[in-house]
Amino acid sequence: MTERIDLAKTLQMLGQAEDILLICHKNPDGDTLGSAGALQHALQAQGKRVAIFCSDKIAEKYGYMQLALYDGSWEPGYVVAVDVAGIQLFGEAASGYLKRVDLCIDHHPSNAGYAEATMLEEDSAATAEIIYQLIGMMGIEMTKVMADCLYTGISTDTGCFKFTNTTPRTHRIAAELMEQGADFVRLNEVLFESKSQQRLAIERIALSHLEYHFDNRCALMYVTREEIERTGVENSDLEGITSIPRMIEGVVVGITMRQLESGSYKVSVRTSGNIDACKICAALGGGGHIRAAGCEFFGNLENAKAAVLAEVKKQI
Ligand SMILES: [Mn+2]
Repeated sequence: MTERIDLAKTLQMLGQAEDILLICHKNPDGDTLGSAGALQHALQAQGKRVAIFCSDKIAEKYGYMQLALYDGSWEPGYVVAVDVAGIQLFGEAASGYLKRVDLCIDHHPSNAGYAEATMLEEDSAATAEIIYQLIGMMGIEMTKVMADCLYTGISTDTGCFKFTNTTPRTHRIAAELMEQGADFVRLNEVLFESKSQQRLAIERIALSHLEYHFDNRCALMYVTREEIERTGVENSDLEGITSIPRMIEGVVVGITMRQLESGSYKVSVRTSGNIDACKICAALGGGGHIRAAGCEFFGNLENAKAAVLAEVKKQI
C-alpha cells in the first residue's frame, strides 16, 4: 500500500534524496519527458546527481529538453516515477530499476499505487502542472529550459489546450511559463505543426482505405503491418493518426485499425457527442475513456471490422 503524500512532503523527500533516477513511461510523450526534464534541471540546480531512464527511444524533436539520460555508471539511490500510472507502463528495459520505486509523481486517476509514496493530483491536466508547483516551492530560478519542458508537458497532454482536462489553472500556469521564457511559438511548431514524411506516407495509405458506415456517422480506416513497414513510420508517430477519422464533418465515431507485429489488429475508437467509446471497446475486451478507447483483435481484418461495427451500431 502506497503512502499518499502532498507537495510539501514530496519536496522534503526529494530534498533528502541523493543520486536520483527519474523514470518515464514507455512510448514516452511530452508530459512524461517534460516533467522528468524540468525536475532533472531543478534537482541539478540544487547540486544533486540526477538522470533519466526511459525504456523506449526518445524522439529527436525533444532535443531542446537537454535530458541527462542515465548511462549506468552509478547506482541510483532514489527512484522517482514521473507520469507513470502503473508498473506495466515502465517497459521491460526498466525492470532492473523497479525493485523499489521510492516516489511516484502523477496525475492519472487510474494510478495503481505501486510506489512507496505517491504524489497524485488527479485534477492536474498534466504531471507538468505538479512539477511546476514543486519547482516554485523549491525557491530556485525557473530557467528557460525548465519552462520549455513544462510547457511541452502541459500543451501535449491537453492537445494544445483543447481537451476537456484543460482548466483555468492550466492556462494560468502556461501564461506564467510564457513569462518565464517558454518558446511557445517554436514549441507549438515542433509539437503540433510538423509531421515526418513517414507519418504523411502512412496517413495517405490509411486514407486510401477510408470507408463510411451508418449514414456517414461512422468513419473507419486501417493500415496493415506490411504498409506500416513499407513507410518506415515509428510507433510513436503512428499513435496520432487515430484522431483523423473523427475529424470528418458529421462523423461521431472514428475508428482506426492498425495491424501489430503479432498479426492482430489494434483498434482505436474516438467519439464525439454522447457516444461512449469505452462502451464500444469494453464489449470487445478493451477499455478507455468516454471519447477515446481501444481494444485488440486476433482475427483477420474483415472479422475484426464486422465485430467493431456491430458494437458501434448498438451505440450510434
Ligand atoms: Mn501525463
